[in-house]
Amino acid sequence: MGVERIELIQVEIPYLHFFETSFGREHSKSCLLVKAFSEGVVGYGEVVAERSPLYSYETTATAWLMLEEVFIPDILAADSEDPASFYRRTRSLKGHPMARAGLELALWDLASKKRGVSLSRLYGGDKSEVVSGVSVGIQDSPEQLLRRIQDFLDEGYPRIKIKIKPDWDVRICETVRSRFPDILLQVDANAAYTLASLPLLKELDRFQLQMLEQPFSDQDLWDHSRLQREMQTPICLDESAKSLDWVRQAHTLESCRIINIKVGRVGGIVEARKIHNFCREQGVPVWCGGMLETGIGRAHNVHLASLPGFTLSNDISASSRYYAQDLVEPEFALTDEGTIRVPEGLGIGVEPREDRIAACTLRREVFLA
Ligand code: OSB
Ligand code: MG
Repeated sequence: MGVERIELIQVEIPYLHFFETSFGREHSKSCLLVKAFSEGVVGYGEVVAERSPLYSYETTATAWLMLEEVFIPDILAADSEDPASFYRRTRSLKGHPMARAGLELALWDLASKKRGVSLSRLYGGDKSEVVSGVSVGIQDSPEQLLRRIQDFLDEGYPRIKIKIKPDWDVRICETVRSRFPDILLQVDANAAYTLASLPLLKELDRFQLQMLEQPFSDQDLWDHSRLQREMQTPICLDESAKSLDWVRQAHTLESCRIINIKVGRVGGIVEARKIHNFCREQGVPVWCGGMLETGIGRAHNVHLASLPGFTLSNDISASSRYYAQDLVEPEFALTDEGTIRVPEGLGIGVEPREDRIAACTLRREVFLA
């Protein structure tokens, strides 16, 4: 019993199209994959930390260090591979949610495969497919953004999210809305504004947006509350929804009406489910955010999004929206209904392609108990 061996792999995969947010433009994905071995079974996880500490303070390098020095030694010393026990043992250690989530996800995949139950079932999911949506980055021109949105609508995506930032906000919403008056549309500021922009942000109320995601700093709840009081459009927290504690306080302060759940940002499935359960009790809708994951992280997101409280479109798109070739088989595809099917097999339910992982590996290390 217990985990006998951990493999940590840093990969880099080019995006089919650059992805630009208020933080900047990225041309490729950099992330860590975690493989946990126990009694002939392998569980896979993904660490969503990025190259630079822009979305959060974590990076691929800090995540590698924390896994190597803290989280991997913990799991290799324990005689249990149970993810809930890993959560309890490491709870008092501060921070580094993405690093610990990557390992916890590998333990969940392992647990599901060893217990013979799909991940969705293990989590209490009740959906066989989850509603998709697509997150469209900032483009070089409004015309290019319109063309890209049209392409995604033609592919069948039922909801479009566009990234905004100062000088790519009210005018771009006007442009998009006049071309597509009826689509489900939401915007994501990735913390690009301060309270000084309150009057400008209030102008977004004109565009019948599903939500405005994270206008202010990841450290803020108070200014969000101030804005939500003056705005009709529901505010959704992403970066600030760091844990159940942050979400509880956001709810009390009325800082938002919707929560984006990302398993990496909140430090794993145990915490993500606590947030999901709290929001469900309080009648707060949630949806599953994305970090442009490879098929491994995406599979984990799909299982999480199968929980009943995930009632809004998720940032879970088809593999072909991100990569020429995904790291899993079968790749994720959009159904005719604009959904992504929840894989039915054990664990993540899709097969990681070791040959493709090897082809994009930058660094690899094996840790033994
Ligand atoms: O804010 O949701 C975000 C990607 C990287 C960092 C932050 C965000 C995103 C996305 C990607 O919007 C959504 C996806 O994975 O499709
Ligand atoms: Mg976001």
